[in-house]
Amino acid sequence: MILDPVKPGQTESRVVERKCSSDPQELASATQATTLLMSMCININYGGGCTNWRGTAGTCDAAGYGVKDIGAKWGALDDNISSLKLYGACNQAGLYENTNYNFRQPGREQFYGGNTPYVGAYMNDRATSVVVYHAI
Ligand SMILES: [Ca+2]
Repeated sequence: MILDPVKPGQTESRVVERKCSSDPQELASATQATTLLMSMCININYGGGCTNWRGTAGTCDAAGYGVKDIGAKWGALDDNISSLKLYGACNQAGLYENTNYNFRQPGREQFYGGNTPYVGAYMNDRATSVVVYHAI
C-alpha cells in the first residue's frame, strides 16, 4: 500500500495505491518514488505474507502515516497482524484494537519501538487501526 503522510487537520493517510504483485518489474516501478515505512505480517516471525506500507513523502516524521480502519483499506490485514518491521526513521508503530485509533481513548492499544517478531498475546490478530511515525 502506498500512503500519503498524515497532513495537518487530517486523521489518516490517503491511500494512493494498493497492489499485490509477484511481477518484479511491476513492483520496481511502484517502489521507485516511494519509501518503505513498515511491513506487517499475518504470522509471527514475519511469516504468512506481509503487507508493506510505502510513503509518498519520504520516511516518517513525527506526524507519520496512519490508517484508521485497515479493514476498509485492506481487509486481509484486519484482525490479522502478528509481527511487524520498521524501516528508516519510522521507529514507532502503534496498533489499536478498534477503528479510529480507538477514538483516541487510552487502552486497547500497544506501541512497538522496533522490529517485532510477535506483537504479543493481547494485540495478536486484533489490530484494526495502525500508525507509524518517528518518535523522538
Ligand atoms: Ca480489531
